[in-house]
Amino acid sequence: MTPDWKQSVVYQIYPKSFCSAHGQATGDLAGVTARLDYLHWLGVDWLWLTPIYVSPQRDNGYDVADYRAIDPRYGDMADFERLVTEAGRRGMGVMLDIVVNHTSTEHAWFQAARQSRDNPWRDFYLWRDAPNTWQSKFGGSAWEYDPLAGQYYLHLFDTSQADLNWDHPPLRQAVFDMMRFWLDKGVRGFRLDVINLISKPADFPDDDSDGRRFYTDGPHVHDHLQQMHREVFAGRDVLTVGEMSSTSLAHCIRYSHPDQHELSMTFNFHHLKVDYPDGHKWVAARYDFIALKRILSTWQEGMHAGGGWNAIFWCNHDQPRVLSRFGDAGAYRVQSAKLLATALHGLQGTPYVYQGEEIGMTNPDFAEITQYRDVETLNAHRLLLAGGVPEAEVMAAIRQKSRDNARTPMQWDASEHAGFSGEAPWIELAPNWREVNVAAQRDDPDSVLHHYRRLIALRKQHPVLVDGDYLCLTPDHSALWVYLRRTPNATLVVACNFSGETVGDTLPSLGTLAAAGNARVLIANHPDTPALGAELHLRPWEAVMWLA
Ligand code: TEU
Repeated sequence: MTPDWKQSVVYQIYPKSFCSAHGQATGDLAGVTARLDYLHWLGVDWLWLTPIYVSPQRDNGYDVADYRAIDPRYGDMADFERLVTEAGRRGMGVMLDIVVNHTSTEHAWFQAARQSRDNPWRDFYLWRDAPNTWQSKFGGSAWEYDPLAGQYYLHLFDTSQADLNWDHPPLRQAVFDMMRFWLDKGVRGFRLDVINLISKPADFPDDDSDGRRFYTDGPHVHDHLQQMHREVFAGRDVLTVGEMSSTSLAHCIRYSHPDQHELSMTFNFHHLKVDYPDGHKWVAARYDFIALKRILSTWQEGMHAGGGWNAIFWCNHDQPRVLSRFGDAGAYRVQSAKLLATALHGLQGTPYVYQGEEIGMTNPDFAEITQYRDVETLNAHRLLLAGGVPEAEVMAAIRQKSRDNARTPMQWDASEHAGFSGEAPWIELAPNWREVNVAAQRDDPDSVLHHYRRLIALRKQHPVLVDGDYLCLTPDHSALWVYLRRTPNATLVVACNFSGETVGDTLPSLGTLAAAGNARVLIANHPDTPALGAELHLRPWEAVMWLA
């Protein structure tokens, strides 16, 4: 029996930039509650909130200082409980972001641990007398010396984010207790932050010569997730998704196969590194379209064959806006936004819509480093300049790749602060907010917003979208991505032209499908869509879904 969450769509909310009900510069929980009717109208089933816990905000909440308390900037526990209740009344479940690879160094656990080597909390973290070669994902060594503790502590991310020791059973119990605390408040899902990094090899081996990081999908990660499943999820209706940094297809099948009793599904990021020349993020570059199709196809085929389940997404709070990255944010903004949505929502898996993606929001193209707020971006700026990279090249890379591209305030309407807040937001708006906003599209059936709404509804209407296999018909084409989704009773054809030119191709299998005579257009981004046939001609950024 297919679980009904396999027909669901998740909407990701970055509360700091979503809506400020009380008018202040950052978003709040009351602002999310105020927009629930819009989200219900859109048709999404789950709301993933990025961290709202007490935090010094060095990494916008991914540096947690108290897992059981709402950060006052977002409101209080009553606001949260009201949000859960009101979302539930509208048939939407709340999914919390659980950040348990690390805590903030301001967490009480860390402050106790650093007092002495025999402190009961010492083993909640990972300490060494000397660093190894591990590098932080935010630049520099992954080890920071703490004078009070008299040792180095591990931080795979910012120095203010100390890695937890998952080999220590009391730590695991503290995490499981915390997760049950939130489930008891009505939370119905968890997004688990970099959860495949939690198991570090006891001997902390140096990264090997080709950069293999031994803590990625580490030695006990599956044991820990199976224990988490037994002690937290089992017997409850909980949707779980793991954020898997640099993982493998084989591990993702294990993480998400129902017989493994670990997680419901996994995010992987390989398709979002096709504009990283030689794997380097901080270089401005065009993306490799063939590689994009190859990677997505490999994961579609592999997870379908292996019985795993993909979280399918183009962007989130860490990634540039997909329209600026893989589409055309200029002349074909609307067309290409609809195309990207169609290409993704035709795939197998659970689609994630990141706030603003549904209205075609774009990168803000901030030219000055003073406009950026993200710790990863600011570290990169400092380290690249220190390494001698010309500022113009550094800023070109930051404009294209910074996580702040996705963190500009949600554009609700054309008023002064885009309906987001009553004062200047914590980060500037993207310059096109007067044209690109919810109010301008809410009643326009030809808008990007209505296209997303129709795609979200399709997943509940057509089993082939949930259960169908995947076959790419144009793996090597420089502009076309045409793929099939098939069940014994139906075939879905998804055809997308990822270019600004009219493109054609001869695909005999489409002719065979057309000859059966019952093919019809499910959704398209042109009103006058051609009939299905072997001779495919698509206009610039044209996308079509046929059902045969
Ligand atoms: O992200 C993990 C991670 O590696 C991201 O930093 C992202 O992949 C990278 O920036 C792309 O270059 C999670 C959270 O989503 C992110 O916001 C946090 O900063 C990070 O973990 C640490 O908690």
